[in-house]
Amino acid sequence: MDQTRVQVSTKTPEFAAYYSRLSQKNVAPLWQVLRKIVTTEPVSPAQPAHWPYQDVRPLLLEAGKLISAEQAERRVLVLENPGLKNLSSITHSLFAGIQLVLPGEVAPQHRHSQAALRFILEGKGATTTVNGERFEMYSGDLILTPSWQWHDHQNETSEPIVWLDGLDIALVALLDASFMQHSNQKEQEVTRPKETSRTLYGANLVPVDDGPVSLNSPLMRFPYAEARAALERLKTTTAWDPCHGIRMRYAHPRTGDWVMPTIGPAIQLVPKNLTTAEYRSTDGAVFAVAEGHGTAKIGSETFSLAPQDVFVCPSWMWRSFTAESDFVLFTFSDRPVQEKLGLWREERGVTN
Ligand code: 1HN
Repeated sequence: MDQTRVQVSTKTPEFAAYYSRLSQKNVAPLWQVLRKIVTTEPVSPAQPAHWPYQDVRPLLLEAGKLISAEQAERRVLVLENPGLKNLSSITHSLFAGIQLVLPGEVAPQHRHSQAALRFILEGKGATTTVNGERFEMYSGDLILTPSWQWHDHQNETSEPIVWLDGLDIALVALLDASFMQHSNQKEQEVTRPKETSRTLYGANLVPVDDGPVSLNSPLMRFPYAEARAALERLKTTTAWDPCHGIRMRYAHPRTGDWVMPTIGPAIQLVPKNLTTAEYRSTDGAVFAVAEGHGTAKIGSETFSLAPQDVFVCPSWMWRSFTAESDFVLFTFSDRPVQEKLGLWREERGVTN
């Protein structure tokens, strides 16, 4: 097809003058940008990147000495993709950060149209309150804070709590749909008994006369122990996916869909000694090591990974994992959005 395209030199005074007149009228020639704005396959500005926990943790504790959770509103170190500097983004659509709440601290109540998820990296028993329900947080747990839900965090334990935050910041910014509200009440009132959502929805049962279905899962805390036990059972009872090992997504108990409309979390187990086949998909994905050691080959980079490390695989970049021990990875991406828009694609490489 390219051969039939007429080649015209646009580097002439005539074109220059024409383009300048176009610009004054807020129009521009598509033929100058077409190949850049519609590429033959995804070309992400994001790069593969790795944040070893042993690097991030001391920096975060330093922040703990410099600023309180309340002063900062959220004491978070933003994981900036080196290809997206100063954009507060880890992929083109998503934000990731590492948050610290020290013993005795409260991160004050607010709400925003951006949805958030939290994957706990360290600590046990600190709490987050989401729309009137208080959730305890333990390492490896996933906790959801859907769009526009009031939330505040409190650490009444004697040790720090650290978690990975994932938010749909850039996606919401692209759509110019950002709203935020603060409250003059530092902590919201707890209006639902502990474990209410788990009691209602955590047993594969739902109330027969439940209200309208929301895009957000009414189950908001997914304990690590349960996910890990399921992965362990699956390891011995099901065939392993050559590209993933065992990979499961967190499910909305009423619809079976993703737990939130904009951010899709999943968890995978790469069994010891397995090297996965190359895989790529259009959703750039953030990973946190929940357990074990291994390596991730992403594009031309290879990362050596330890528990609590975070890394990112940009859209359409080949990746493969090697597990040195049973290797558990938590992950999230914008896949729910891409699926709903009919844009999501994947490609599988040859088995090693
Ligand atoms: C936020 O509200 C939290 O509530 C964490 O813990 C990270 C990053 C950007 C904007 C809001 C939280 C955030 C955030």
